Amino acid sequence: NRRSDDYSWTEYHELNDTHSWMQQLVEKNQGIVSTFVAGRSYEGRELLGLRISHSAGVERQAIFLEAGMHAREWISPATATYFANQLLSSQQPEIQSLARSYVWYILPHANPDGYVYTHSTNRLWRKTRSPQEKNCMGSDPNRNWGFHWREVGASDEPCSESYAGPKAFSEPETESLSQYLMSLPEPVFMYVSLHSFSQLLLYPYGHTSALPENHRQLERIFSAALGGMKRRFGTRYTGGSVYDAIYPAAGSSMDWAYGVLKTKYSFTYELRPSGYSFWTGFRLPASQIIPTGQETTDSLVEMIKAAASI
Ligand code: ING
Ligand code: ZN
Repeated sequence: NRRSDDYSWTEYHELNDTHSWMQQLVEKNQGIVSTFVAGRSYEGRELLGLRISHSAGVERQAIFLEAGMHAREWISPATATYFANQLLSSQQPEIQSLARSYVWYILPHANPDGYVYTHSTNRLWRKTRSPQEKNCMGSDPNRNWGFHWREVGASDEPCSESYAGPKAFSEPETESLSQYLMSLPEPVFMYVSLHSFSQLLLYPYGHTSALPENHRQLERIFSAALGGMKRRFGTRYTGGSVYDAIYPAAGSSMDWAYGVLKTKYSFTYELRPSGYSFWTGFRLPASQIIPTGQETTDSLVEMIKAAASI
């Protein structure tokens, strides 16, 4: 294992390196950073995350940042750790103030087995790694959540990339993460899920073309977040509701957070690159981790400010 001093955003890291980096952050930021374990994966790995909380004892709301749900989307965990590092070390007063105003939960690897498998065996693996029928492996963890489960845009075919699983929360990863979310002491003000790719910002729902009750608020926050994304390098995002902007897709963590956890500001980013090339889309060069982290941090700052001012 590397020492955390070597941890950087100029390369993609293996799971264990990021897990040790998180443990080092706890030691370096005592009383502010702790780790949390939101359950275990099918193969027994911890769903290890960072909890960042200044001024313990003061009542605040939580913001939950989930990444790495899909194994091959390597820019997602890299951006989550970049953002966590900004919360802890940025000199920008705006970021320092946000860091202090919320309790932060950052889970870089929501699908650790899949991520390890993309390093060892198949770079383009998406799903979890639990054995299923027909000798196929894994369910799509972003179709496995218990909110309008498998209604649309999810497969009942175990070998499919969007297999919803044999039942809602069949996967230990989604089951335990959902339990953990329900058990948090703070109300979850915002839930953000990081995926790639296509440069989109998405909000609920995926199971219907009907828009959520607060869609006007979501649209305002969406516009602010797109402005933040564009500010530094001119990076253009589009998006809208999942159903309208990409495809029908029921059973995502974002829709569950909105519909069941009752987190009214629930979003999914599809990070860089833009375009449609399956071959290059998941292989974003490591030289783009830092610019992606910078612009996504700018976007998240605007997103949270907009939501907080509603
Ligand atoms: N895209 C997402 C997927 O799970 C998505 C799109 C986001 C669907 C939010 C539902 C809810 O298919 C990728 N690239 O994973
Ligand atoms: Zn994804």
